[in-house]
Amino acid sequence: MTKFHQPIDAAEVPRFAGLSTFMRLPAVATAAGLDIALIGIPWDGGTTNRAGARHGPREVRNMSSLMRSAHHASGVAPFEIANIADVGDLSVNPIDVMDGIARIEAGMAAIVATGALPLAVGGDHLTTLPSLRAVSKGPRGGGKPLGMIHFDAHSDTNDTYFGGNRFTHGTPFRRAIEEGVLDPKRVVQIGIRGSVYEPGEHDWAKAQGIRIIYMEEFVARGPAAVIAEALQIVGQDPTYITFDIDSIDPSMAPGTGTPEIGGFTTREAQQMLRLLGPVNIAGADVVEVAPPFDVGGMTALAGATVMFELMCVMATQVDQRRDG
Ligand SMILES: [Mn+2]
Repeated sequence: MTKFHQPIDAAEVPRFAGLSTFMRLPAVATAAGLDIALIGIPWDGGTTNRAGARHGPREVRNMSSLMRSAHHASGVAPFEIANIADVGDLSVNPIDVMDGIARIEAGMAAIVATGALPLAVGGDHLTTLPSLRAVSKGPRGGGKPLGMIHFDAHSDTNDTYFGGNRFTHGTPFRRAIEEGVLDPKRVVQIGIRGSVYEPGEHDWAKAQGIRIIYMEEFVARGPAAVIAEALQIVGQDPTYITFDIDSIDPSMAPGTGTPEIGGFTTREAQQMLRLLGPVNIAGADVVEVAPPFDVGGMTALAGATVMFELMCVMATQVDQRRDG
């Protein structure tokens, strides 16, 4: 018998039965005592076009019932080496952007204060801004700017939308840099592509020192070389991993608000995520799964599997720190 939370045994209760939680783990009221807290952030108040990511956590919970207890390639059994549970959804406000951000930051701060590593499912990409604030100010961030490995079709470093609105899912990383919760010289964006608002749209990000690896460069160099460079960029200081599901090609992840063709295959995404072991991961999220645009749950399945891959890497780090 292990001392950690365990998923419902699929040989006892079939995967389609029981209450829906992330990875079929227990739902708990607090992150206290957890190594990794699985969190839903059902909020898309920053969405500028096709809304629906507010429904992401519920559908990712549903499709996460397909995940089993061990990783077939690495052999990692996350629930044997780390205490992991579903801490539920953060409190949100669907009709007030600034209050929504404040609630997410407060909820995330309470979780990271326990020492648990957050692994969240959005929600749109604006949810990552309050998460970065909370993680950088929390015990692992030490009040210093974080590094970030960012998988996305979009840089999300625009300035304003709709007459000066500064808080949308197209602006979170410019705000995070301005606020000093992200160190742009330790930020790498992978998979960026698609039409832009203007030719120089990414000039500000590049001028800050962000390394943008466009999709064309990823295709030319491949997952291993790109992640090797990413590891160099973020180094050994605390780093946040953010995975926008629209980084994956819409043929494999259509359920998202801002799809861009020519994206990662799900297999390429898995290849990259499995190489993140050397990163000092302070928190992670999977965002922009929008079930109203999904087909047969395939995008929610991709999101749940990305979450499982990240969870296996994070659990291994927890185990290594415990031993070390
Ligand atoms: Mn994004």
